[in-house]
Amino acid sequence: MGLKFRHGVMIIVIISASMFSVSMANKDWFPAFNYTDWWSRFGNHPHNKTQQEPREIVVGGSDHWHFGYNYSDWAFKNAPFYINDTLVFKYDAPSATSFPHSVYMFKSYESFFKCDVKKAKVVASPVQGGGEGFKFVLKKWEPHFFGCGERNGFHCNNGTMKFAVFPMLRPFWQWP
Ligand SMILES: *[C@@H]1O[C@H](CO)[C@@H](O)[C@H](O)[C@H]1NC(C)=O
Ligand SMILES: *[C@@H]1O[C@H](CO)[C@@H](O)[C@H](O)[C@H]1NC(C)=O
Ligand SMILES: *[C@@H]1O[C@H](CO)[C@@H](O)[C@H](O)[C@H]1NC(C)=O
Ligand SMILES: *[C@@H]1O[C@H](CO)[C@@H](O)[C@H](O)[C@H]1NC(C)=O
Ligand SMILES: *[C@@H]1O[C@H](CO)[C@@H](O)[C@H](O)[C@H]1NC(C)=O
Ligand SMILES: [Cu+2]
Repeated sequence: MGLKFRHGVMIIVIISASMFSVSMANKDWFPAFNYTDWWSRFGNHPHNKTQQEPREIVVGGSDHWHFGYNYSDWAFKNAPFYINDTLVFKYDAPSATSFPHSVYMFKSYESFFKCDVKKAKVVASPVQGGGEGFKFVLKKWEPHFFGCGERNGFHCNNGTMKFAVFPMLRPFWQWP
């Protein structure tokens, strides 16, 4: 029973994945969205439990969230991201020595591309990135467009403080 069910699910996943790639405005922004890779990582061998646990990922790694770091590149190198993984944005509160940053989520690829912060939703204010950082759980199976909203899009546009992630589904079947 397990076998039949598992393959049925995979077929549905592959079909919806290809539908997504056709409708995607620019799939280059989603290096993580590769179910071939997903299948070869998890499908071909009995995997280990730790790989299934959601991860907590600090955006930018030790660079945290600052002006001028290439976050698209970071997202590319840290892909894939999975549903229920947590992104942690770390940035100091505005002070005499640090510029304010924030986290916005764009509603569409277009506003993300243009860094049109007026069409974005604030998810974290300049004071929310301190301490342990601001945590965002990737709960939905949809593209997420993040950017810094400061200086009317200047940080996002010229400071490369933006990236897109498309969280994938983790394998959810039980191995014998
Ligand atoms: C997806 O991953 C597979 C296996 O790692 C790789 O061969 C293939 O080129 C990748 N496809 C894309 C579109 O990146
Ligand atoms: C499971 O995978 C993790 C991360 O890839 C690795 O650190 C760990 O050693 C693996 N455990 C086993 C039992 O293979
Ligand atoms: C950031 O990195 C991406 C992917 O590696 C690259 O395509 C892009 O040109 C880089 N952007 C800048 C401003 O360097
Ligand atoms: C994500 O976490 C929620 C709450 O813990 C859980 O109900 C849900 O099934 C998880 N989703 C996936 C795809 O793992
Ligand atoms: C910021 O980026 C925009 C669009 O990429 C460009 O037109 C503008 O000249 C840049 N401004 C500065 C100060 O670099
Ligand atoms: Cu910023």
